[in-house]
Amino acid sequence: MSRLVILSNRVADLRKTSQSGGLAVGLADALRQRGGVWFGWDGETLQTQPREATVEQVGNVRMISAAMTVEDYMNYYVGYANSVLWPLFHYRLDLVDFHAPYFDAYQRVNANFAGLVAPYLQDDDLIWVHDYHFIPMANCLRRLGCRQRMGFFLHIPFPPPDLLAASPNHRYLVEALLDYDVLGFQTTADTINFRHYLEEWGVGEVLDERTIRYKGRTIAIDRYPIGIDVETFRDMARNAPDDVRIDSARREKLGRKQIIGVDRLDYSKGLPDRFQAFGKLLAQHPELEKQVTFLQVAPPTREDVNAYSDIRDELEGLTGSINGRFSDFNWTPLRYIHRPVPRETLAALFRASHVGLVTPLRDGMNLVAKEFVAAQDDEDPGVLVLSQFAGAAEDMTEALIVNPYDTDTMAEAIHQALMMPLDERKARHKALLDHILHQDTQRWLATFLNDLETAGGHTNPPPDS
Ligand code: ADQ
Repeated sequence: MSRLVILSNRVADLRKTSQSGGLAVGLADALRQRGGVWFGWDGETLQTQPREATVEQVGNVRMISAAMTVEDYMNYYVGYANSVLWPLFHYRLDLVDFHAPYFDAYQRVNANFAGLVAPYLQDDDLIWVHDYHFIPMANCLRRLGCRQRMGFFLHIPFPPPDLLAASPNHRYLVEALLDYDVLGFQTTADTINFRHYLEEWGVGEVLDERTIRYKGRTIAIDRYPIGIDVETFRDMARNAPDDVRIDSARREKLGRKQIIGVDRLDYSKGLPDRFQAFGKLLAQHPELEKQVTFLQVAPPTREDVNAYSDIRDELEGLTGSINGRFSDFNWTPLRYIHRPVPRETLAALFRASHVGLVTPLRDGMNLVAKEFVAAQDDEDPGVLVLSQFAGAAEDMTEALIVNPYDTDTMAEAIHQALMMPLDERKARHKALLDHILHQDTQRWLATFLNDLETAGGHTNPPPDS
């Protein structure tokens, strides 16, 4: 079996058994099982670019990481990755900042990182690159003479051609993707958007739904919906820490139901619209007074990007106005936690909740939707309210599907979820659970790696350099 080499912007700490984020857990499991290499940024910034990476052996995994300069952090990470690609791929052209030095830094950092990892690569390695930070990585490695099979998985949505075309670098990005042997997306909609781009802009030739011909090479594309390790999450949810247990017992005594949302504090997650929908629910259903609380966990991320501090201010304002209008001395309807919470606590909080709100304005997949379902008690499950714009909605059709921009209808869907009879809750939950068990992390890894192992790779002629 070929050695697996994973390249992603950040590397996870393999010594911790509990990682935050399904991706880190999934990749860490895959690497622990088959051994291999994980390369990425170590999270540090320096005044000058280091000439060598740091190598550390953890069990059968070789962790290779490197710092970047402060300037590259600002122009590549805060700049091109998170002020151009992230908003662009999440349909937020209003937030995109096309600033030429950002693009230069994006190319430079990818080339630097390729140069740092290349000496550690072996001829028959399987190279798997992750996400929008590293789109040009295959191109950079090929320029250094690397001939290995290379696959790429995009964790975020792939936008429709017209939207992508707003970027001055759209053709560069798509051609860079075609330097891989296998291209993986989260949903069928994403693969369709990618093929439409190729057809509309006359790049390569779409041979069939899963095969592209480009400059004499064959590239396989498909959807590989990411999943979670369902059993591990279920076990975590069943073993609630004492503080969660005590909190739930108190609520139960008061006959109060809990609604929960858990998201990184990101504008793509639709949090202000969700808060407004909750406010409308309370206004339209006064009988819910003291009967329901909404717990929103939203840890900070990417605070160096302006759009993120704006959304924080907006949420703090909304929390104040909703609580100011509806609270009583013994009832705070909205509890908003702007801190990370241990995964064990999150899992137990999901299980203790009657409704899970996963209402992003746009999301590649959304693992929280799957975690909420996994955590439920089969005999008395909570209800998932899911945005039609989350990749998860393509398959999780038994959730209550909502349009997250339409806060009136969302308020009614939350009400329907709170009132749903047990039989219906059980039927919906069973279907959703079957689905996430079928599409779990193992299947995601196995299908992608199998396609990469059998891809054109060595038989493909090298791309132009
Ligand atoms: P994210 O945008 O980060 O991921 P998501 O898929 O929901 O979104 O994953 C977030 C993970 O972080 C979940 O496992 C969640 O439990 C965890 N998390 C959230 N808040 C936390 C907190 N306060 N403390 C600890 N953990 C917390 C990107 C894409 C998604 C795609 C994933 C995986 O944007 O669309 O599903 O990658 O491909």
